[in-house]
Amino acid sequence: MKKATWPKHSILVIAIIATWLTTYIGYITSFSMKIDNVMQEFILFINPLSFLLFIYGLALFMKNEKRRNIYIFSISLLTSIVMFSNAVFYRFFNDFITLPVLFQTSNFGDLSSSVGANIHPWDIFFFADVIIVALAIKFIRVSESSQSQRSIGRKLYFVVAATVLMVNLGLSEAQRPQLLTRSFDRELLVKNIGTFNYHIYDLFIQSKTHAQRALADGSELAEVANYINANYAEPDPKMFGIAEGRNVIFVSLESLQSFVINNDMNGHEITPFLNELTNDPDTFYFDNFYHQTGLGKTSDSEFIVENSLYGRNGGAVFFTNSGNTFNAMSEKLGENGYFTSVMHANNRSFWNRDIMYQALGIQKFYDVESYEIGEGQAVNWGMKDIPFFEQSVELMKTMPQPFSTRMITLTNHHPFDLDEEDMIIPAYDSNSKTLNKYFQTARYMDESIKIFFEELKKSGLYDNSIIVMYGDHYGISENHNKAMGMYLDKEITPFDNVELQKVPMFIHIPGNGKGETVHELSGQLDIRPTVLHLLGIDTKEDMQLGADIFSPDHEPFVIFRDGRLVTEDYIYAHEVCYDIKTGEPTEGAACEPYIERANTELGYSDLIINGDLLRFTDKDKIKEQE
Ligand code: GP9
Ligand code: MN
Repeated sequence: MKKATWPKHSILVIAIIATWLTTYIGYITSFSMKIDNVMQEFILFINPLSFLLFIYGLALFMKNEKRRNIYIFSISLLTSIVMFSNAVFYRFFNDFITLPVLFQTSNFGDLSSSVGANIHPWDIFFFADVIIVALAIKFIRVSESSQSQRSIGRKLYFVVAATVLMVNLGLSEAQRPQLLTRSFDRELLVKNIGTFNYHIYDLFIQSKTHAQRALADGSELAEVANYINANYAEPDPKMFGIAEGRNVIFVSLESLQSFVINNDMNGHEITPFLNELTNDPDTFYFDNFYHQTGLGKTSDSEFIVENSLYGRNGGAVFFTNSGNTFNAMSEKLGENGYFTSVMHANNRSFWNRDIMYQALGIQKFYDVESYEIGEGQAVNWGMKDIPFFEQSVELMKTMPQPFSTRMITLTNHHPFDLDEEDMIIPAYDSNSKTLNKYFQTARYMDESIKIFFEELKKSGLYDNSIIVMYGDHYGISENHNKAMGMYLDKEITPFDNVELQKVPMFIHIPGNGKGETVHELSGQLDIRPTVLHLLGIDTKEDMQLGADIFSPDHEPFVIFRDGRLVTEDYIYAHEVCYDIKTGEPTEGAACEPYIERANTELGYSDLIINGDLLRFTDKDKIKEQE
């Protein structure tokens, strides 16, 4: 066939369109991504484009036609390989490839054997663009353009590429605020910024982590260990081991804040079952307890409970440091004969849980695939809490005992949507739709916990278990201060915003009979040592920053990830030191020593995580390296 003469950049244009469409068709045929609305569909459609414009666009700098064509061909091949590999990986793990997973070879040793089984003949379609590009190169002859045309065209081209990227990011940000800073889910990232941009983002995050890790050599440990030893709180012998050998069930209460406990909304009790529990003889209820999470929200709370360390300042530690060595509570319980798991009816890659749970030594993740979501059993983010608890108890019956599990609830999650039939109380009436609905979903959560307790009793597991329940983080942000002020009947100041970070914490020990309301000032970092001591497990050697709340040595001091803090006398927030009794600003000097201490402690936590310092203390790892 004779070559026809086409405009100069025809091959480039053909390549971009071919790869774009191949990628998009690949998305919809090989990945089961949940698309909720037309805008998401549109974002999915345009999201490969910006990257392709940039990467293929580099060809515009190549004067030699042959070299240019080789480059274009290589890019089409490379992008196809990326999509194809992700598709195969997805069939196996229901997730997209992230760098650490490629290095965690031990975790998917059985992958290689099943790679073959996960390749389909029609995967050849991922290479359709490569074939099109090859044909175009072979059969199309292009004309040459002048030097000046070239540079003007090039500039314009990259302006268009940058605009496409901005539009893409803008639309994504509108769909998912803080998508990049919070980086919650690979699926969300791919859905919004596209596979290729996602891989670049992943590379950036992982290399940042690697650089910090490479600089650490373990010598930093001594100083941190000194600090931790000095703050160790000896367990109260009357409490140590009182729940030895029992199953331990953690319940993460989504977005539940303490202000709803023992409170009502227009005469409607919000959490009647939990209120009853606060007076139950088998329950220790902590009414001066704070969440300590940052941007990583639920995942931060999980990290804190597992490790008694702080999350990271920017982004979620579940994403940035899933390759670290930890000595998590789950791992420790596993070493003490427990079967460890997490139960959460959401997709396994959310918050990078599937990867991070391996680092935390969690033996089994009952994710959405373990649940049967029947007609009308899903709302808002996914499975409703009541069927979730019912099915979870069934699953618990099959677990080897003693077990430790963390159940992560979901219904009381922003934007707090509920089906009419689940609304037990009416909505509140303020300028904040969010707060108005929050009371209803909180009421629903209370109902679900009541049912959970009943089911647990029926299952026979109740008597030999302890149940630890805590609010994971705030549900109502500072954006709703006005409505919150109306509900609490006062103007909300930064001081009140700190107090509003209180979340309920319950330790329910069936048959104990000595329960009480504990007023000790404490926070999520204290959960791990407190619970381990109740189970009779020593924590003296652990690199943890929290302390056993029942210990007489427990220090009443709570530090937030963003540097705010609470002591028995002061609250420090946004550079103002407040007197805790009056809520009024006081002498800044009064807070100074605490601020310094908070900086030291947050700094040590960051040092441990960024330097991956626990790899230098992990006995198994040290043995491996010898
Ligand atoms: C998602 C759930 C909610 O699986 O844990 O996460 P959040 O948005 O609360 O961090
Ligand atoms: Mn949450």
